[in-house]
This record gives sequence, structure tokens and C-alpha cells, in this order.
Amino acid sequence: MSAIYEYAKEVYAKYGIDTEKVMEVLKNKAISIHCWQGDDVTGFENTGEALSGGIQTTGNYPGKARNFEELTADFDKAISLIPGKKRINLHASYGIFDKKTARDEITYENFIPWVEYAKSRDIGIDFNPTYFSDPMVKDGLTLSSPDEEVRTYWVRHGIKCREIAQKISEALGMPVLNNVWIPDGLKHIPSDRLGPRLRLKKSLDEIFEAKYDGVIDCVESKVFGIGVESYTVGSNEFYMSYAASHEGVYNLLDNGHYHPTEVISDKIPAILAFFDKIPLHVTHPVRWDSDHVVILDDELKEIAKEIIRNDALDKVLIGLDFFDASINRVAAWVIGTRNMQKALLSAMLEPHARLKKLQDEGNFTELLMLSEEVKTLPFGIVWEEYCRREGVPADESWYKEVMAYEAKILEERK
Ligand code: RNT
Ligand code: ZN
Repeated sequence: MSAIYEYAKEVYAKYGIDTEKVMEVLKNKAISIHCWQGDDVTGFENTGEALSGGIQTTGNYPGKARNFEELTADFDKAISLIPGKKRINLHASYGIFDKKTARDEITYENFIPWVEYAKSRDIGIDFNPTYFSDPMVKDGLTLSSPDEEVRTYWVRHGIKCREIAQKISEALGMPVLNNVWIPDGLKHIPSDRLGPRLRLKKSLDEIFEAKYDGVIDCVESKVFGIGVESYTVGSNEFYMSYAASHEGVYNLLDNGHYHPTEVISDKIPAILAFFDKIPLHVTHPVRWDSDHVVILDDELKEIAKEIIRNDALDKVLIGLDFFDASINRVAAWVIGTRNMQKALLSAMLEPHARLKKLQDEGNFTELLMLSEEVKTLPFGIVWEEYCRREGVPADESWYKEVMAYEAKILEERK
């Protein structure tokens, strides 16, 4: 133990915070890392379909992963530089297919290599049906389509994905989060805002009809997408109401999916009053749902504080969602995930009980004083100690490793 850590430990002890306990809790909180940062949301289907659904990757940084071997090699590199527990978040489009397979025909077999991968790395898996980049997305619609052939195709996909998630859960012996996000919406001003939502509701009822053990179901809302600016079928109110009225279906909050001044940090405690789980997609939205790499900004810290101060570490399922194609993709994973963990650590190092008491006592002078004083406590020293104990670089030296990997592996991918 370094002298400097001993000092930090004492500083926090004065505030009643046990840094040893904090590190123990932090390392057991899994962060679900999205596989799609590694290849700009391309997937392994090789259909030549462009990324669609109002989401976009911008940039052309060399070396993106082109298949299972490359993506897992890159992911391995990233997780070797990230402390604590990890999960991998998969999309249905990342199955391993030996022939052209329609989305309503995928099976668990297509994901066995991922299960073996996850087992050997001792990480969990989360899952997402893929409702975009597919010829059966008609006029930008899937589960809300007025075309029954289209709608039922996507219902079948949704059911397949829940079956797959259950089998993954069985194989790993742990729950799998299965998240439904659809791109459905309109560029043009709608003449019917209710019809598509009633069809989406019907589709969800069909998808969620059976119970799948080990699967945690959730739905993800959005405010708008690129080219889908005037109307989003799966809006916040729609999915909040759906989740609230359907036992076992949760509402996932993606912090890039709200109006620019709206924050999810305040939504977390609101939802905690009603639900025992809140899945998250943490991103860094810049003006729109731009899916930049997560940075350690005030809102990220506020999100982490709401999780910690409400004792909701076991209730909030933290997943990341960004896809930046303009920088080294392995570095993007490392930076974004470490930032999420730094935010949690910093939140764990605050004297929440005392701060809450001050609010209840109406002592807002002391509350302001204390919240500002704790901002400069030596949190970075505890982070360094934590990384060292976890066997990952504590400082920027991880970057050299990624650059060496880039020179040796990524640059060879021509
Ligand atoms: C899109 C949603 C969704 C996707 C991933 C790829 O706006 O955020 O979660 O980013 O499923
Ligand atoms: Zn998302």
C-alpha cells in the first residue's frame, strides 16, 4: 500500500468513508460493455445493408473488426485494461452465421461461440434484438408497421431473441438483459400518431406473452433519430406506460434519448419509486443522440450519485452505448468504461447520509458547503490504488498498450 493511498484513506475516514469497502463493492459491479463499438454497429451478417434506423457512426478510423475473431481479440485487449467485473452486450446481428439467415430464423446455435467466449473470460452476456439494417424494415417501420407481413416478421424476431437470451442465461447460470429498441418513426409530420403506437403495443404483447426464466426484459425509448425527426413511435411516455402496466418489463433509460436539457439522473430516483430494476444505456450525447464516448462529466457523476445514494447498485443495470468510428475503437471502449467506473467510485466516496440529513433539516448552507468541499477530495488516488489492485494500469500507460496493439494488429487489417 502506498503512503499516498494511506493518506487518502485517512482523509475519507474523516468523512466516515471506508475506501477499502468501497473498492470491494466497486469491483463487483459489472458494467455491460456493448460489442458494437468494435465495428461501428456492422455485425456479422454480411448482407451489405447499411446502418439504418436513424443511428449513425461517423469517422473512418482504420482497423475496425470484421468478424468474430477480430472483434473478440479487440474486446480482450480492451477488457485487459479495464478493472472490475464486465459483461458483454450483444446484438442479434452479431450471431455467427454460416449461411444467409433471416432475423426471424436465428437460433441459440448462432451464439454458442459467444457463450464459450464469455465463459472463458468469466463475463456475463446481455442481448438485443436487431430491428435495423435489414431489408424487412419497411418505410422505417418494424413492430409498428401497418403491413402485417412486416410486423409479424419482427414479432417473430423478438420472440427468437428472448428464446436465445434464455438459453444464454441457462448456459451461463446468470440473468441476461434483453433490450428492445426499434427505430420506428417518421421524417414527415404524421397524420396518425396513435395507430402506430397501438400496433407497437400489440406487437410487444405478442413478444412478451410467454415467460422466459433468466431473461430480464426491457424497452428503450427515444426522442428522435436522424431522418426520423418528426415522430418516434416508441417515445418515453409510451414505454414508461408499457413497463408500468406489464409486470417483468422494464424501461431502459438511454441518456442520449431525451431533449438536450433533460437529464436521466433525475429520472432514476423517480423510477426507483416504482420499479425494482432500471437498465441504462450510458452515452455522451452531443446536441443529438450522437453516441460519443462516455466522458467523466457532471451528468455522468450525477447519474452515478443517484445510483449510489439510493443504494441502487443492484437495481440499476449499467450498460454503455456509444459508437465512435473516428478514433481507435479499443481505446474508445477503455475510456468510456473506465469513466463509468470512475463516476461510480467518486459517488461512493461521498458522505451521502450526512448530505441527506442536511437536506431534511433544511440546512442548505452546510449542504452547499459540504457538497462543494468533497469535490476536491483525493478521489484520483483511490482510483489508482483500485486499478493497481485489479492488475490494470492506473494511469495513461494503458494507452501505450493500445497503440502497440494498433501497430501490430489493427493496421494489418486492410
Ligand atoms: C439507438 C439506441 C440503441 C442502439 C443500439 C445499437 O438510438 O440507443 O440502443 O444504439 O441498440
Ligand atoms: Zn441505446
